[in-house]
Amino acid sequence: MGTSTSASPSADAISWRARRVQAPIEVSRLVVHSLELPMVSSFRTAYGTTVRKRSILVRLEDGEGVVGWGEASGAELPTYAPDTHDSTWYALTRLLAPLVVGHRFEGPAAMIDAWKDLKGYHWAMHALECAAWSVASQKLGRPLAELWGGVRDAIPVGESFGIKDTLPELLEEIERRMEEGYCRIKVKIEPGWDVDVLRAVARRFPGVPLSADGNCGYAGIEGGPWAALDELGLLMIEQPLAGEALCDLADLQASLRTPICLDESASSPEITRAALRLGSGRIVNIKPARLGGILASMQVHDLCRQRSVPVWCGGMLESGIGRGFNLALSSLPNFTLPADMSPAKIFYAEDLVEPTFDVRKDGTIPVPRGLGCGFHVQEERIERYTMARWTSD
Ligand code: OSB
Ligand code: MG
Repeated sequence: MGTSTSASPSADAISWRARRVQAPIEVSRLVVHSLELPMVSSFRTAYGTTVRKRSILVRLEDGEGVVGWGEASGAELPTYAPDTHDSTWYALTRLLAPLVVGHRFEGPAAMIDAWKDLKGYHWAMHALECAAWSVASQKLGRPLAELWGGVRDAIPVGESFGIKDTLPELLEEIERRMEEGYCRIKVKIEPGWDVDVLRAVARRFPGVPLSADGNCGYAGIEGGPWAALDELGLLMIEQPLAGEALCDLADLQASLRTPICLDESASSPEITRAALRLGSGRIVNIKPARLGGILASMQVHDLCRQRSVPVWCGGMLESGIGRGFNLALSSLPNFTLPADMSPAKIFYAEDLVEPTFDVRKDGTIPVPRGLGCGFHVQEERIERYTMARWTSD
């Protein structure tokens, strides 16, 4: 069963089945685009503020004329993860393209096996794997959610609210999203912007599931706001300590009623398995780019499901292209908590797909039924935002 880390094939059903999807992919050409997307609002986390968003898109051209797109929405600096926009560009053009261009694969799983010995560069691997899934979906005439074994056609979503200069600013933005229907509030925290802020949000929006995301911004257990946070009845506290701090996270989790959710810590299926065994958290945020692709994400989905650990889909401010894959992934059975999936219009002047998606009054986004990434990719817009391009021939 390939590289799966799960003990039994039956509990591993989702990734096991996806690995067996057959759809011949002949990679005749790859084009890698580096885009700069104008932002309409900035996004601040414990890592800093994003005001300028570059993203990488991969265009996979198949020998039969089918085109698949994948997105790597990375960061400028290696703060959240080791990958950056530039390292992703390097990996796609210098490491991965030579392994796939001119080759024929039986399906997406066979293609990613071409780089199974390489470490790191998860964003690049994810984008290229997505492009292959997009081709497979089109060749088989089946939407990804269906191909992957999805069980729901709408995904409940919440917004991830960045750190603001003032509390009223935050409350005002949350107010707007609540009116639009969003069904969960996630507030980015850092030392100095945590307990008081969350208490105010909980008081103002009682009954709405509320979580906090520390993005590794606290130095350790000592002196942290943990006991006060634990009083607030939060849905979860996401990644309060460093990604590698699995032992400290386990100690902290043991002292809290609130579940800890692993984001930065869950960097591979094996590390996630180790973290769960240690008790470093009780919920996992699955971001397919962080894990290095869709099949790796499915392995994490399966191993969490086997342990009754709920998962949900996080985001990296993707355009509609990347979000399309995230929405299909979120339809899998163990994605039982609301996703970070705000529509592209929250951050960008224009989405790269049309029609784009929106949150409905009931707080959900429909899982796209279209082939490929699920939405119509607007190539003319991609051209307009492309700052650099690499072509395999
Ligand atoms: O921790 O979830 C995070 C964005 C960049 C880096 C880390 C994170 C985020 C988000 C984005 O929260 C949420 C989204 O894509 O809507
Ligand atoms: Mg997070």
